Amino acid sequence: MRARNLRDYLDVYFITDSRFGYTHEEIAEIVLKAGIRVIQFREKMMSTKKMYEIGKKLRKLTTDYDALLFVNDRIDVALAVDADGIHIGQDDMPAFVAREIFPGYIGVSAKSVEEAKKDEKYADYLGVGPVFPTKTKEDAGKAIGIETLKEIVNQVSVPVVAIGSVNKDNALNVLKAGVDGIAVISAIAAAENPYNAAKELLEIVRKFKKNKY
Ligand code: TZP
Ligand code: MG
Repeated sequence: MRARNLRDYLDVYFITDSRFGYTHEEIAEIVLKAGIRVIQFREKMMSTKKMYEIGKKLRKLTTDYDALLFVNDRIDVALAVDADGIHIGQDDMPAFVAREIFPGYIGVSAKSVEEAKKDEKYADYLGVGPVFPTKTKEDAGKAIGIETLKEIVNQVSVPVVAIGSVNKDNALNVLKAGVDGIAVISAIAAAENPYNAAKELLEIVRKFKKNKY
């Protein structure tokens, strides 16, 4: 179902990653408690069965906190756990096909104006980056920088979340590019206190948006 206003949820879009000392469910619960309202379940190394089981737990948690659940790459898992959305990259199921087979929100990764324009017709939001070099995703490619981010934001009408080493020190500059939210992994998952890190990022984004409108 795509009934809600997605832009309202995107402020800080948290992507789970189990390589930072917390399970997907543990880190998800921490950030939900801090007030984050979009969780993406991202896991590249797990059996489908295990992904299904964790996905079900994340579904329950996100529902309890009135948050949205997205599943990365795996449309089958998203359907099986009744996720609100999927997030697909340029090498995943083509966005126009995903739109035909998946009823929920669709997010698509884009790193250039060309990719963004090609997929915005089928996307409810775009994840744009990596804005800065990141160690979290090995094949993330070259950082695109703030200028390209700005160019993409100006050329599309769907919401954009910026990704790739976005953190509390650079978040304001990223927001000034006109994005609707920031998508993060390590700024929260690798923080000494992920709860506080999530709160701090939310406060930066919400303060910025409040002054802007
Ligand atoms: N896609 C582009 S960069 C990236 C993904 C999944 C990794 C983001 O992680 P971090 O730790 O916020 O740089
Ligand atoms: Mg992918």
